[in-house]
Amino acid sequence: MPLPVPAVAPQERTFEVDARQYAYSPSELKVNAGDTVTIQLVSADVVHGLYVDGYDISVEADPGQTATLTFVADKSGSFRFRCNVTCGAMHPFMIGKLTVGSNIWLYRSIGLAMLAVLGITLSLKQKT
Ligand SMILES: [Cu+2]
Repeated sequence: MPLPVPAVAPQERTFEVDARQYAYSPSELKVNAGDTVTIQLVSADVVHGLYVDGYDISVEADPGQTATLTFVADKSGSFRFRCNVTCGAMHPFMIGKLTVGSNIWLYRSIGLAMLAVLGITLSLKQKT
């Protein structure tokens, strides 16, 4: 008998994203809310950056180098990521997309955490 575990539990996801003038490969990343996401940005030509809108985080990779960005995808939705280093004429078009799917498990755990906090608050109030 399989245990009634949630369909999607937070995972650790690692993506190797290749950056070159003027594109990312892959340019679309999909994760679930609550996942710990590691992006290994590899620059194939000049210095490139990767800035994630909405999360306000970024990383920069020197030519031929790999730079690592790790974060928890705690906001669901679609976020654009783009190069934040001026790398040439077509630089403004160097964009990609991060999709963070909603995760029922996460909402459930947030809900439980809030109930727990509420319960503690109420019991503290009753004691005073
Ligand atoms: Cu650029």
